[in-house]
Order: sequence, then structure tokens, then C-alpha cells
Amino acid sequence: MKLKDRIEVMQGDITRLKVDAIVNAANPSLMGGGGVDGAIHRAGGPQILEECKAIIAKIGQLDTGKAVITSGGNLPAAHVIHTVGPVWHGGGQQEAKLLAEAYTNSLALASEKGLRSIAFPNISTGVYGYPKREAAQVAFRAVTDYLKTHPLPERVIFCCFDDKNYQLYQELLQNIKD
Ligand code: AR6
Repeated sequence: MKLKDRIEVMQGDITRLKVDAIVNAANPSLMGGGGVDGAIHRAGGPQILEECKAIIAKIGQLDTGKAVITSGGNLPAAHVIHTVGPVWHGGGQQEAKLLAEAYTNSLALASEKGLRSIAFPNISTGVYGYPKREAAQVAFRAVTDYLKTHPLPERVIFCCFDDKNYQLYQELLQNIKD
């Protein structure tokens, strides 16, 4: 399948999506928070937090760029992949590398679990302050590079929330060559 046909850009609430996994833009504690993290825990119910607590009991905290998986609790999505994007400090603290890792490690976990569809929010572009245009370029590059060399996940959805991100991702999708 063509790369372009494996990527979808949409605008809306990621907690409504019936996919194999949605990705959470979490923080290292995995104990919930605001933004999309708060929305996922609210909609998914206590089961997700219980699983996060068990993971944290084992690993201490989730380092920036890493990813772990829980069930989807009451969500329509079967699983939640929790990752931590970088806080924006101006660009000189490996933010681009860490943001790319958050996407790539989430995709690798999806592949490992045999998941066919995954939806990403625009990681780090809310509370963590990553400039939206730069973040979209990093996210798109990480995902397209990964898909070129891996059959799974078959389908990746960029679930944008705000108008600006939606516009940026639509432009990036239109510019895919093959
Ligand atoms: N569906 C899809 N996207 C959403 C939703 C939603 N329901 N709600 C917000 N967004 P943020 P970060 C978008 O702040 O910048 C939390 O407190 C939002 O418009 O959720 O990675 C965590 O616990 C933005 O484009 O995550 C961390 O402490 C994007 O999701 C911290 O925020 C990411 O914004 C992580 O900050």
C-alpha cells in the first residue's frame, strides 16, 4: 500500500476513536494530568490509571521519548500507548530528537503487539510548548520514515485538536510524494 494511503489526518477528540491504540501525551509520572492526558483518563475510567500505577511501580518513571502500553479501559480504543514528549526549552536540548523518539517508540510498541491502527495527538504542542509547525514536521518525518520500513501498524491517524495543527498536518499530507 502507498505511504499516503496509510496516513490519515483528522480533527477531533482522540478519545472517540475506535482504533487498536490511541497515544497519550503523558508526563513521566503516568498519573494523569491536563490536556489530552486528562481527557483520556476521564473517558477511559480508573482501569487505565491502575495499569499505569503497576507500570510505574516497576520502572519508577517513564523517561522522555519512551512508551508503554495499557488497555483502553472504557475507551472505544483497545489500547492506550503512553509516551512522554519533551518540554520545549528553545530547541537546544535535543527536543527534536526526543519528540521523534516518542513517535517512533510508540510505533515500535504497536508493531510488537501486532496492532494495525494507531492514532496520535500532537504530542508536546500543548502544555509542553513545542512550536506547532516544527513539531508537525518532526512527527510527520518520524512516522513516514517508520512506515517505509515496517508493515505494522498499517494505518496511522494524526488526530489534531486545534485548527492550526489540523492545517499544518493537511499540508504535510498533501506534500507526500508517492
Ligand atoms: N484529543 C486530541 N487532542 C487533544 C485533546 C483531545 N481530547 N485534548 C487536547 N489535545 P497536551 P503536551 C491536544 O497539553 O503538550 C498533560 O498535563 C492539544 O490541543 O495535552 O504533550 C500531561 O500530563 C495539543 O495539540 O500535551 C503532561 O503533563 C496536544 O493535544 C503535559 O500535559 C498536546 O497537548 C503534556 O503536554
